[in-house]
Amino acid sequence: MNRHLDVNPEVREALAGNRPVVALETTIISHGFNYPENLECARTCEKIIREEGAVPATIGIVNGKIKIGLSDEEIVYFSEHGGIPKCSRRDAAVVIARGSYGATTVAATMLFANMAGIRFFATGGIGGVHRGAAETFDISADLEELAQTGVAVICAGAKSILDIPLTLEYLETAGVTVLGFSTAQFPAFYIRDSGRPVDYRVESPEEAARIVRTKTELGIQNGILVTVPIPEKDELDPAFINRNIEAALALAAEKGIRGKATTPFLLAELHKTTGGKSVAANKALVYNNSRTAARIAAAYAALPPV
Ligand code: PSU
Ligand code: MN
Repeated sequence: MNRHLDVNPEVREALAGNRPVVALETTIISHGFNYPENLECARTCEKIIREEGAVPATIGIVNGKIKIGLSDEEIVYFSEHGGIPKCSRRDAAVVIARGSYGATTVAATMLFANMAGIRFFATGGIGGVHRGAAETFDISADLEELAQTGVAVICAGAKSILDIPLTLEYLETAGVTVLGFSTAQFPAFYIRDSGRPVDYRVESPEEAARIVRTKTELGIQNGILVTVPIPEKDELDPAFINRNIEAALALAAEKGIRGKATTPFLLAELHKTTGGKSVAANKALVYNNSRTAARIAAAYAALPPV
């Protein structure tokens, strides 16, 4: 392992003993929710992963060290400091060389999880091809990371703040397998069905785990996406959320919001305009993904040795 990685002892022992470990990101803490929901969400994800018999590893950069498995004090610090910059692959070397803090995106969390030997990562939604990308070129680095880094990302698909058909095209080009967990349709975060199919439907954690292992045995080194729809009881009304998304996109355009500020701006705007409904749905789906990720990681650890 490289000298910039600091893996906490519990995670290190679990990995050495081939026990299940699930990574979590810190951008969702610093930029996805406000305080104190962000702290509640971060702690609850860890608790759910533990309840399923896996070890959580929340990843972030602390004083220039890549921490694999933040302490509770560090999670509190990230929760209280919304100003910690979003750190993606391109930011990593700068943030580390300068000894700063970084809230890792899906891309950077995958990169660091892979360095530490963690194969499973739970989050809310991935970044993707933004609407209007033909003019803005705004395509999340998360997609490029999935194209090259061998971590399974368990998520609720992608939000319709993005262009979902183009995001799926991009994933296809990049050779990223897209699985639907008990669904044949790609989920759209707050709603269960984006109207687009996934490549393959899987029915159980064991089946997903077997696919991840087979991919590894074949030497296919890129990522894999396991998409899990938000639970039915937590799903938002599609017309309601889409109306709010359209309004948020229009406001972002009017204000000239660009680059890495775009996703946090849209999320914060939705949190306001939906009167908290988007936050409740967001929490519910992250918890559901954490549980599913832990079950897949546990099924993977239980596979018979080859
Ligand atoms: N999607 C969400 N919530 C989030 C993010 C995505 O529903 O907080 C975060 C993730 O960390 C993701 C990042 O990696 O936003 C994508 O940012 P961008 O679009 O700038 O690549
Ligand atoms: Mn972007």
